[in-house]
Amino acid sequence: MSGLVIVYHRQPFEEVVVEGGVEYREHRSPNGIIPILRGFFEHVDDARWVAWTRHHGKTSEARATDVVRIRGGRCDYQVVRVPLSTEEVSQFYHVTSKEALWPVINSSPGHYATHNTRWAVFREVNRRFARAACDAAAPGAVVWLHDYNLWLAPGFIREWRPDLRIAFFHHTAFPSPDLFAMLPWRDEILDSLLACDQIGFHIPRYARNFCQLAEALRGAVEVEEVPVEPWMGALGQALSERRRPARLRLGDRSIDIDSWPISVPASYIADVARRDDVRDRAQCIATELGDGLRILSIGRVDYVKGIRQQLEAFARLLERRPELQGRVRLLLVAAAAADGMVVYKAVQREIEQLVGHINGRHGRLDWTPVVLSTRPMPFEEVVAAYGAADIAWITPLRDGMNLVAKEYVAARVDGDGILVLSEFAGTAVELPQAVLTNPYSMSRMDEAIDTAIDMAEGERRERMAAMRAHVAAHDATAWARIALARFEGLGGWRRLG
Ligand code: GDG
Repeated sequence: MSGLVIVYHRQPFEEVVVEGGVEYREHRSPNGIIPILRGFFEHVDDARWVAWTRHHGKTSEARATDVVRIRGGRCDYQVVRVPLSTEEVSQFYHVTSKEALWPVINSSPGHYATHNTRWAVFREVNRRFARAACDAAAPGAVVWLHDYNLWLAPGFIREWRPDLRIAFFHHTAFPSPDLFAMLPWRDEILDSLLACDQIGFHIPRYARNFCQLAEALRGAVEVEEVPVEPWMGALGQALSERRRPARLRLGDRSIDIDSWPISVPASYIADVARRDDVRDRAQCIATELGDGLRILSIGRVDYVKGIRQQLEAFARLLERRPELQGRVRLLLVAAAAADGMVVYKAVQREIEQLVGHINGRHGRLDWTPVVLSTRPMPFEEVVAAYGAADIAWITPLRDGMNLVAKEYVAARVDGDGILVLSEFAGTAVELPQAVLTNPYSMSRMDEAIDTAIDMAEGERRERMAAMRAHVAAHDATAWARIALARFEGLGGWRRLG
């Protein structure tokens, strides 16, 4: 039984079969959400992580959970695994989460589809995660759930274990109430979320959207509101807010509402960037991309990452500014989605076709304008690419936060480089010194890339210095520290000395 149970659908390690036996190894990539969450186990005695594991038999046999103990460094924790059949993974994750919930969360109602969804399976999987969390939690423990896939779990946990403190963190955006209302399961989701003691979002706008929804649909009352921290308070952007909700009251229950943006391990990334082998690799990438201007775009293959709009802007750039022909290259790293993500296959095809079109129309024997990589690269290679890029071009249509933008800043130990960033990424409220743009507008996209290309060295270094100072001060460790302080406020768990 543990004082802190983290519930996130993915396991914090990879299962590798070695000589007939299974070995558990750290994920090769030290970046992304998992290493940040795993870091919490350094602060807590006997913590648990609840995740799914694939069960290859029949659905009806996949009921029990199993436990793996992980020891290493300062961590000693157990992973409680909820077995899901291939069919359940598909219906819970690939279809219901990605085809129905994801488009609404990301304000893309045109992609919303429910004909394949199996809400009963989504509910049942959430119920099993909740059961596993309850079984792992000591009396009064904090259960910290992550992301919309687990929206229904808090309701079950509250019903079965009223003694537990339930916290929930959204890694995605949270949409405006009118969009959320599209979901036929909106009441069930909302009631479950309102069973939490604390609900976390990256930025104030998402918290505001949630509170408006809770007020409109359930009569919850916002009883506390505070000014937004100055470092998130820039005005005039798509996601700007001056004040943020801090507490909701619903009947006799009080719910803490929090906005604290996740971040990256900035000093670790800087150390990687300074390594000789990574600098050499950055030099090689720069040489391979040629002497001209090097633009880098990194993101998962997903329509919300705005890759089509970006490629169209790049095609316009080549038409608008013929002097750049032969002198600019776009390195587009768009890691393909896992098998089973039908919805993303079409996006990948579209990207490949557009890249082919641009290269076919503008390319020459000695110059290919777009270099596309759809295979995930080792993290060192990602950091080397950050170092080689004059411009990081990160223009999602919607993004809860966007860690790539912060990683680019953390990796620029030379103090140079320009970040062009969508106003619709949560990161934008923290990094107003980036060249901010609106990916829904062709003219704004064109202006932003022109501004970046034409920016003088002095200005780009000034902007980068400000962004680097921010990311260093508000890194993953700072994010974790805030979470730990919040949990202490909720009570119920013991922190290591
Ligand atoms: C969700 C939310 C929120 C990318 N390509 C490679 C690679 N990556 C790494 C990046 C970065 C991570 O993947 C992507 O993180 P993002 O935050 O940009 O985007 P999502 O995956 O959509 O994450 C998002 C996040 O959760 C955290 O709350 O910011 O809004 O959608 O770390 O570096 N890593 C490696 N090879 C690649 O080719 N090794």
